[in-house]
Amino acid sequence: MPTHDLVVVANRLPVDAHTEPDGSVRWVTSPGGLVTAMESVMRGVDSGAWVGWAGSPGEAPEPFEADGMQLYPVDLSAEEVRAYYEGFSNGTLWPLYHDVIADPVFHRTWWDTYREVNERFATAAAQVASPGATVWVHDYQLQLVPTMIRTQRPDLRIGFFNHIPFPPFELFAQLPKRNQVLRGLLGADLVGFQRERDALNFLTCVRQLLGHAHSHHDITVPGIGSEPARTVTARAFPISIDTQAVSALAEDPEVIERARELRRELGDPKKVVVGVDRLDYTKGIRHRLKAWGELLNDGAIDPHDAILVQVATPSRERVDAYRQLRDEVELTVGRINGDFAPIGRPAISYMHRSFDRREMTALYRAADVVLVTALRDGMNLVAKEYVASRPDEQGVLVLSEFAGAADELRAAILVNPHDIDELKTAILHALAMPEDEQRTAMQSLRRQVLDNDVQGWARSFLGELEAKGRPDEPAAAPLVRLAQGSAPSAEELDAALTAFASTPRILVASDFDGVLAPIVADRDAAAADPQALSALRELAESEGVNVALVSGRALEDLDARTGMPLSVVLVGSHGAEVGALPHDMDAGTLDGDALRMDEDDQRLLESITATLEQIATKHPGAEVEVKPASAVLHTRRARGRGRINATEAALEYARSLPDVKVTPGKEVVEFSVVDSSKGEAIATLARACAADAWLYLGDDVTDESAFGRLGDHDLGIKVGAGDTAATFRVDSPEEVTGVLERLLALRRGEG
Ligand code: ADQ
Repeated sequence: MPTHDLVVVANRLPVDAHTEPDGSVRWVTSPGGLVTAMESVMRGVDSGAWVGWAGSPGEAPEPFEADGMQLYPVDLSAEEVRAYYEGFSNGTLWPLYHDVIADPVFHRTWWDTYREVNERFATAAAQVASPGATVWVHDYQLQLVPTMIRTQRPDLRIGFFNHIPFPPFELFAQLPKRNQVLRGLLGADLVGFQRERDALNFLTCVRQLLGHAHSHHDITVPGIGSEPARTVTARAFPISIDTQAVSALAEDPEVIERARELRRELGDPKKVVVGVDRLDYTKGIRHRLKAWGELLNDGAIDPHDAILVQVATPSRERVDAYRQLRDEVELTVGRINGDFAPIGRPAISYMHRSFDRREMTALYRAADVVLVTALRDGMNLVAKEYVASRPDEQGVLVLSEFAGAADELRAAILVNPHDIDELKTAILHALAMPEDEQRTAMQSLRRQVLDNDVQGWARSFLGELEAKGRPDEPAAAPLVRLAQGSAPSAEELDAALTAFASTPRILVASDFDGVLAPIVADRDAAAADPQALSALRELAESEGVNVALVSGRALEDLDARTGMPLSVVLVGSHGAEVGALPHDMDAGTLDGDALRMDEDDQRLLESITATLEQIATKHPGAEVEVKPASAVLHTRRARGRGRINATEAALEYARSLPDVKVTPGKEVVEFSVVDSSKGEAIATLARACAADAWLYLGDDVTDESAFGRLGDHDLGIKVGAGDTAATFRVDSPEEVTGVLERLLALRRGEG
């Protein structure tokens, strides 16, 4: 699979499927601001990609190219759309993040799906990012993605931008799973918000709920266990529009003519007042209609002189609150028209559909007043589009102070839309504003919008992300010698084994689970292939050969499971425990201190064990395993959500232990009080037996530390699929037995 220097991750891909008359599907780029912004920055990188959902449930289309970007569709089942998108994203987060204008609804199953879908997006992004690439994640649907990507790819630079408001602490604190959401976001190096206030809300939540300190906009996120701390910056990057494109359309003679025509079609009223919104309860459409209806009722507005044009784009029509809103808005419009419309023309012209950019720009040019009365809005691009559409410097913007745009567009008539009287006064003021006053205000608004376009927004975000420097541990990028699925031929492996077998002093080392013993659901039932064990025993008896078994299991367990003679060295707990050494190995070479526990280590281990046991008690089915130098929380048998919650609790606890090496794995979290790895263990053993070359067989991530240390004459064999630093690959433990038997034969000169 090709990889990319810049990867955008957003819920939706920037394309829509259009079905042709012959039934074939064509992809058309959706002309949103984000796409335009990205196009401009993607031109500056060698290769850009976009990961997102293509918009219809079911199997995702194959990756394809559009506008110089490679698009990677992520699939969502119909059930996932319901739980992740309509549910947790738009039924829980959206209302909560917009000041609970509607009641947030929460279901635990929605959360489970949200996590699963976020994981899918993260994996898709991690797979297509080049080493050291930049990944930019967008919006509230994907808040867990930054940390999920970081776990898979610590070499990447990760940015996150929240397009909607971030709520104050008192509201955010109501969100079930609030800490997980914050921790998800803190996987990013840079978290961007629309307004300064959103960034401050986020900083407060992080301090109050996670206890992380911040200085100005920089948060210090402690590492898990002995991982180093990271700095995450959270600040405002107000989004904008493609000002140039809108200006060009607004100057187009056909668009100007269309604006005149629109006014004629509306009956040539003296004043045209316009509202353009997605049909969403956050946009304050009900408040606007109420104010307009009252102004007509009061006689303050004559319906022969002024008309309200309300364009409402269909939105999220399967979510209850949105269906109700549509009914209510349409009922109100009907009632006002019934009460006040002159014969042959409405008092409110209402359209529930989308229009193309040209028609929208013509409408803005035809509008004497635009009403943006959002009760809460991240930014609101309609306000900026209106301003960019008025090179004639005429027109009045009435703007809610609850829209992000109000921070920049100070020359608008700013209103509190909850105050219907104030809103009515603002509308009358706008309708009566003299031309010179309109010009002064519009000039000031235009300076803001012309100087700050969406391309500048994207450049400043990515510039700051870049300036934060490389992630703390570039060396942590996994070394890949064999990519997923690739492997040298069986002949090449045999040639390498032959050369290895003829080396005077060799060390043969192997992992246990997944290599000598097939993986089984019950780890207590794992058993090695007797033939493999017998080949190892015989190798250990051969002249010039040392054999070691290196496992994450406790030493005692490994010993009981393999029954190896004293000539075989056993290394347990990922290198933290070493068994008796045979006479031909030099015990002095072993770094005793690193592997031995002192009293402090022992006390620390006891306190960790006690805490993990408390966690296990609260989540029935979770278990604690105690090894000589580490304690492990196993969550595989925990019931239901306990599995995730217990892991969460363990990781939270891990942050308070800077001297402990914490290794989260699949349904296990291991806390080691002695820092060791299989890689270190192998290197030490190779020195202790003065081996000229060594062979290591392993199957999982912990074995990569050994493969990462392979020298020119050493052999690394990975068992199973996946990217690896090993030089050879076999498919299964049965093949491992074959390799060991072949090596034995070669060493005996029987090859
Ligand atoms: P939205 O809530 O979708 O976006 P907004 O910023 O107003 O809100 O953008 C709407 C866009 O849709 C505008 O470009 C507008 O012109 C267009 N549009 C609306 N109705 C239309 C119609 N009937 N036909 C054609 N086009 C129509 C979220 C946040 C915002 C934030 C943006 C960008 O809620 O606060 O400004 O993301 O970050």
